[in-house]
Parts: sequence; structure tokens; C-alpha cells
Amino acid sequence: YKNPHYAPGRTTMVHLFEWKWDDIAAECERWLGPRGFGGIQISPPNENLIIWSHNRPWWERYQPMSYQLTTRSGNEQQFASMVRRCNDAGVRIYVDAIINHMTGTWNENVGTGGNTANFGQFNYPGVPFGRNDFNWPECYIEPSDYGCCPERVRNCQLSGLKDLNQGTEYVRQMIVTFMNRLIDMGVAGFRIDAAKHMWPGDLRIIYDRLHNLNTAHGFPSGARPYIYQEVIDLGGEAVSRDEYTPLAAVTEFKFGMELSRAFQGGNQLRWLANWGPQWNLLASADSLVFIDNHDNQRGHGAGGNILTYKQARPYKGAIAFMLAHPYGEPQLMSSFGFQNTEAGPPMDSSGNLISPSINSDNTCGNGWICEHRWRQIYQMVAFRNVAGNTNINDWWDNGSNQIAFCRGGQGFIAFNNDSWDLNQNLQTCLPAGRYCDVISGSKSGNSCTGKTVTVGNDGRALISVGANDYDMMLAIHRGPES
Ligand code: QV4
Ligand code: CA
Repeated sequence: YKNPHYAPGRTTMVHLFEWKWDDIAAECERWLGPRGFGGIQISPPNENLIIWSHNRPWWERYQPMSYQLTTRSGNEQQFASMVRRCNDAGVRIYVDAIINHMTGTWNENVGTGGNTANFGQFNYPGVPFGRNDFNWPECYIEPSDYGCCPERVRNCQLSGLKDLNQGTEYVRQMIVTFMNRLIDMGVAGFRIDAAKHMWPGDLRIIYDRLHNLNTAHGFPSGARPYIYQEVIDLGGEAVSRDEYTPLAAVTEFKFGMELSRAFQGGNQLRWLANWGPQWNLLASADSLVFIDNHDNQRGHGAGGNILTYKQARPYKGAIAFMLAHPYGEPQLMSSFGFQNTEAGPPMDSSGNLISPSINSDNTCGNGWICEHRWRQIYQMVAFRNVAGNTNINDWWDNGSNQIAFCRGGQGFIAFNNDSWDLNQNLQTCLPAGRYCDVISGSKSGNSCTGKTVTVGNDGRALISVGANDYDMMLAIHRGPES
């Protein structure tokens, strides 16, 4: 369950938060496939409660009404067509699976697929689930429970969301049927929402009943779904990430927290020389990593001072470090713009999602940020693909916030987060020649729109990153783009 089964030569997934299925299919064909992206985490595809009382917040999708595949993102037929078109473009689909709970208690009670529910009776006819399928008597997770009481974290309600009992055979069957239907339609794996709130033993039973990935969608025979479990573990809680790594991969929230701190100047970049398990991060093979996610970019979930698109310069620095460094399976966030933390995605007055528009410079409009279309980000995806499974070598730092390293003989990157210029003759580990920096520009034909780096026969080159340059890093690699 720890292999994403990307198409050969691909390494990175992007969370297209709240995108419509038709738009994702088009994005696979026009952008993600050609640019070498490995996969997409999609928003939950199953029916959710429509919450007009909060003006259709983004978080209504975390309130399941049924496992019917109808949401604001599209219907089942659109979902199937997206998976087919993306797999054909070499881009895998990973589903955000909400299997810990159903909705909270609300006055409104109609779902995106037209199903209703009786919350007082714990009755969800669209599945169907009834009172016996939930943990009972009902209780609410209190902040103090995280420190003391694993059974309350697992059996009580997370923010009042009705807590399914995965210990029962019937509940497991409904969940497994839902997930297997998605696998048969060609998805490559799952994010397990709120995994901390489910018993590892129950999850193991569920995972082991999942089908192999669909060979008609290009997966090798016998391939198991990729599973990454959402467990926020910053230390000091009664439930630990280590209970989940024997099952499948786990989201490593310390990763984005520490890199956000460092790239905001709260920690010197030179300390990143031993980035990885020595920082108390999970083993690399167990770890799904990101700078920000849909929760912590707006102050939900684990806090901390997390970099987002709103602090573009240090954010791009942290993303570039994530993609240049071999640790973990990287995930990019692709956001819609927001001012308040509840606001839903761009929508019309009927609540229909508005598609992103694509500008002539490849960026997005209509309220969508599309970080995955920022040059400094998508060209680092190509860097990571070229670097492959090489290790870090020839680490250099200035004893402060200027660092540089090579990835085998495939790529070289330098960062300058000091307030003075970086001008150094550094080992790039690359064959002699002229390279085009993929951060400040790109290659068009034989010319380079950004900085050019000339590598000598000894592999060394003069590397310059000014303190006031638009970006704080410079990256070159082998292959046609650089
Ligand atoms: C309200 C009251 C409660 C009351 C309840 C009664 O606040 O005190 O008990 O009504 O019904 C929303 C509202 C919340 C509301 C709740 C129940 O914000 O105010 O409770 O609905 O209807 C997202 C949002 C939540 C949102 C939820 C469901 O973050 O705010 O709750 O969706 O719409 C921990 C977990 C971790 C979790 C993280 C946020 O360990 O697993 O908190 N992260 C995941 C997702 C996240 C999602 C959920 C879990 C739930 O990434 O996006 O929560 O599926 O760290
Ligand atoms: Ca639970």
C-alpha cells in the first residue's frame, strides 16, 4: 500500500482541491500529463450534505450523506470519464475517502445526490446506515482526549460528525464496496481522512479486502492501491503515527511545519543538511509530504505557521526544497483564493462551481490559484522526475541560509535565504555545458529566458542568487528543459 504506482518517470501528485471532474480531465490532457505530473488527489467524490446556512463552505464535502458518486464536482459518469482520460494521459487519481463518519446534525438535510437523512435517528437511507452502524452512546471528542484517551479519539465524534463503527461487519462491507467500486473504475489509491479516529485493526481488515488496481487502466497485475492515512502527529498525543505505518503510508505534518519555519527565517537553512528521519520525520518510504494542505492553509487541523500561496516567495522556496530533496512522496497543493477560512470555492449564485480559466501565461483565473501552474513549481516537478532515485551529494552551505546540493549527476539546486547575495563557485555534478535555470525562466528553442549557468569540465560553475532576486533559488538539471 506504499507504492503510488505512478507511470514510469513520474514522481509528484497535486491536490486539485474542489475541482470539477471535467476540468480535471482537461487538465490531465493539456497540462499535467505533458508536464510529467504523477497523480492528483481529488476532493471527496461521494454525496455530501448541502450546507447553505454557511454559504456552501468547502468543508461541506467532509459531511457524507451516501457513497453515491454525485457532488458539485460532477456525477458518476463524469467521474469515470475523468479517471479514464487521466490514466490515458499517464496521470493517476487518488480519492479522498471519508470513512470515519457521516454528517453532523443540521437543520438542512438534502445531499448533493438528492438523498435525505434523519440525523436524530442516525438514519442515512442513501447507504443505508442506521443507528446500529454508529458508535454508541454518542460522545464528543474533547481537546483533552487527544492527550489521554485513544478510545475516545476513535469512538467519539470528531466535531460532532456521526461516528461510524468500523468494528461491525456491515459498516466494513459498505466501505469496502465503495472503495472497490472506485478501484474498478481505475483509481490508484486513497487518502484516508481522519485515520487517527479509526482503529488500526479495523483499517487493516478494510485495506486487505480491497481489489488490486485495474490492469485495463495500465496498472501492473497484482498492484495494491496506494494508501496514505491522515494522521496528524506532532508528538505528545495518545495516538501515534507509528500505529499506522505498519498498515500503509502516513501524512507527515512535521514536514511542512519545519520547512515553513525554516523558509520564513525561523531556522537556518544549513540545518537542513540532515533533513529526514534525523528531524524525527517518518521513514521516507512511509511518508506522504507537503508544505500546506487544504486544512492547515486556512488554520484547520494542526496549526503552526504554515506557508501558503499567500507568502509566495518563501512558499516557492519551501516547495523547491521539497521537490529537490529525495525524502518522501511529495504532494503539491492547488488552491482557490480565499479571504475567510470558511469560504467555499468559486461558485455561482446557485452554488455551481465555476471552472478555472487559463491565462495566456499558463496561470489560472476565475478565483483559482493553480500553484501547480507556477513556473517555479512545475519546473521543479520536472527536476524531481529527472533526479529519480539519486541521493544528495556535494552539500554546500555558508554556515547560514545559503545552501546548495546535487542529485547524483542529474541536477543541482542552490538557495539563498540570507539578506546578502550568493556568489560562489560551486560543484554542480553536471557535465560541462550551458544550462538554463528552471526557476528564473525556461528554455525556448536554443535560448534561455532566465539565468544561464556555465558548467566547466570540473563540474563547477559560478552560481549567483541575489538577495533581492525575484526567487531565492536556482536549479539546473540534465534533459531538454534545462
Ligand atoms: C459544529 C460544532 C461542534 C458540534 C457540531 C454539532 O462546532 O462543536 O459538535 O456542530 O453537529 C464542520 C464545522 C464544525 C461543525 C462540524 C459538524 O467546522 O463547526 O461542528 O462541521 O457538522 C473539515 C473541517 C471541519 C468541518 C468538517 C466537516 O476542518 O471544521 O467541521 O470538515 O464538515 C483533527 C483531525 C483530522 C481533521 C482535522 C480538521 O484529527 O482528521 O481535525 N482533518 C480531516 C480533514 C478535514 C475534515 C475532517 C477531517 C473531517 O482534512 O478537512 O474537517 O472529515 O486534527
Ligand atoms: Ca471514529
